[in-house]
Amino acid sequence: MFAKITAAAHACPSHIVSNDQLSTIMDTSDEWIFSRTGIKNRHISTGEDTSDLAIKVAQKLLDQKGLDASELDFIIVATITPDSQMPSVAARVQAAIGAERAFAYDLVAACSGFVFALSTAEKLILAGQQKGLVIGAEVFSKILDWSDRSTAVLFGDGAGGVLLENASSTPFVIAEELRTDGSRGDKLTSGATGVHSPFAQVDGPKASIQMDGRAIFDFATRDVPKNMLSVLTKAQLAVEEVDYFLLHQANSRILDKMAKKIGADRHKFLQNMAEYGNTSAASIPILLSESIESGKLSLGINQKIILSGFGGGLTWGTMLIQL
Ligand code: 4VN
Repeated sequence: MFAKITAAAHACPSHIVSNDQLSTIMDTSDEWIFSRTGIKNRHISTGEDTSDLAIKVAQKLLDQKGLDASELDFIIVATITPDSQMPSVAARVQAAIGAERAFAYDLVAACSGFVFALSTAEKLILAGQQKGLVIGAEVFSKILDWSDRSTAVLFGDGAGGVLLENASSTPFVIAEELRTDGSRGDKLTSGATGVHSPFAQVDGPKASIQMDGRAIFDFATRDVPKNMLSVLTKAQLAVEEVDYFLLHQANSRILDKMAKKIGADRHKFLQNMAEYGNTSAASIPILLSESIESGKLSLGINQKIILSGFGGGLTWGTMLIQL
């Protein structure tokens, strides 16, 4: 048996902040932000933490399938903005929904987190696990430097996820390639803690997000198209045979360049960054859930989908899946 996504859901804070609203608290404008990124609005938490959003997603996934939480074998949450290091967000979800049999852990791979987590979950299913939740959840607003207009305007908060089940006679992952290049890790950083003890006082880089925008833009437009083409080559599939591309929603201009580089129809690159901004590990599952709701994607009809995440680490990865 193979893995299958049998439900998708998302949950975002209800408070929406527009570009115009942002321009009242920092020196920026709707025209600057929209023309460079395609972002119009972002949902920003007024108090909900990452686990609150992840728990809502988990509950929706169970409700959709009428599943009891005790039937879950595992819960993986991809996040770089956990409520705490311990307990993990996944452990908080496990307790809140009462998934008494499930093991649960967080996976840290920044904007590639959901793709890395889904890939890992598929291997758990192939090894015999029956049902698990894979969730991407972020409250990015709490790690932003709200005085840095070059990064603060890009991000938003949200969560999305899927229920993965051992339920299919057709393969789920057709081909995949996950990558990391830690030697370029300093181009996109957050959450440094430093070493503080009676024996050492060492400050690391700043805890808020720091990004070399040019370097990350170049990374995304060079390494990710190569990665997607490599996966298509492994699968012996032509670009035209892919039904939709669901990529990390970092920036609409970056998606334009990627589509051009691989020779794909830009209309097949789904996007929702106008409404949510960049929600890091949550962006792909939110897009997946919305695209199923809107009817663009349907579970169980073998649509061929490319999922690609890319970001801090540096990490990037592509999965070619059949829905
Ligand atoms: C992946 C990417 C980005 C990202 C990088 C650069 C960028 C987003 C730089 C040029 C600037 C507009 C914004 Cl590709 C961020 C992450 C983090 O999740 C991951 N925007 N831009 C301009 O002046 O045009």
